[in-house]
Amino acid sequence: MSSKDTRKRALLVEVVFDRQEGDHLSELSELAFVAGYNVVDRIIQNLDRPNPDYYFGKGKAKLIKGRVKELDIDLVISGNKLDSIQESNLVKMWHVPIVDRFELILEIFINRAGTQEAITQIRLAALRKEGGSRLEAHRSKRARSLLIQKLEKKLEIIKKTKDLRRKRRVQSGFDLVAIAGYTNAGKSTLMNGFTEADVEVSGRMFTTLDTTTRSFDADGRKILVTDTVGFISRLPHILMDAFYATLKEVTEADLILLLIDANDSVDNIKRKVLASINTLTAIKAENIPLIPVINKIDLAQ
Ligand SMILES: Nc1nc2c(ncn2[C@@H]2O[C@H](COP(=O)(O)OP(=O)(O)OP(=O)(O)O)[C@@H](O)[C@H]2O)c(=O)[nH]1
Ligand SMILES: [Mg+2]
Repeated sequence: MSSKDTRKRALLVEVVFDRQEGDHLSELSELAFVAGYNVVDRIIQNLDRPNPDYYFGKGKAKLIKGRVKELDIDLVISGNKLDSIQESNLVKMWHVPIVDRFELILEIFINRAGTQEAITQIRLAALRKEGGSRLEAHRSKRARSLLIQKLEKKLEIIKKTKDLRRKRRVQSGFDLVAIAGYTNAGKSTLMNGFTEADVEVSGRMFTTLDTTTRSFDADGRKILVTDTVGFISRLPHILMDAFYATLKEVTEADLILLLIDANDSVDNIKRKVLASINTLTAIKAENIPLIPVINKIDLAQ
């Protein structure tokens, strides 16, 4: 980006409790970039447990305050979930808004969602967030609950239509294959390789937010391949619920191809496979036959 960058200037902060864990901040940084922020600096603190008042140690929180001023920061992005007291104490100290990982993922989904289904699901997730989402804070509690009811009904109708379509496909003798895996693993690239779907591919996270299904003839066998939304570690549960309908294609598949990016470090491969398995278990797809597909082997050292 040029020096005329008009994107908001963000400072990333995270408390790390397990020093062995992978580099979360690089993923948070990528999420922040995709959400449209200019990441100016990153600060990590190792702690055994969060400080009840500030989450960070008080000294570190003050140091962050200094960086916010010095670097002319517009907002702080927190890799940890803060409770309302911690957040309010920190906002008072830092004088800038704080966005957590949940809000960040929500913002990406809101900016990128294409179909009515995805848009409705994301709006529901924002409305249902415990303690309210920043994006829906302008509405009264009653207005929020009415809107939730309205959106739930809308989603129900979309789901019924989709279910019907899916059933018809199965009845007509197709086997369903779902391409699943961590975001950016190369799912859409494989989809385009199997079919002529021409799904958008990019090196950024969460390029695909809607499923695409295409037929594919495997030596005379009729197959339907579905490209799906990517998984991510520590996906907020409420977003998992929101994306359940999208991931339903996976729960009804006869076979799951689980893409693994061979270009990642061993630690990241472990973290991402674990996140994928956890997500598959959460959506009750753990008993479906699964083939791990090691992708990007041309890049593997
Ligand atoms: N070198 C190399 N790059 C690949 C391969 N497969 C995919 N890519 C690249 O990896 C990046 C991500 O590919 P996508 O197909 O968009 O990945 P995705 O899993 O659909 O990602 P999301 O939809 O964002 O979750 C793109 O830049 C692709 O060009 C491969 O086999 N080799
Ligand atoms: Mg994709």
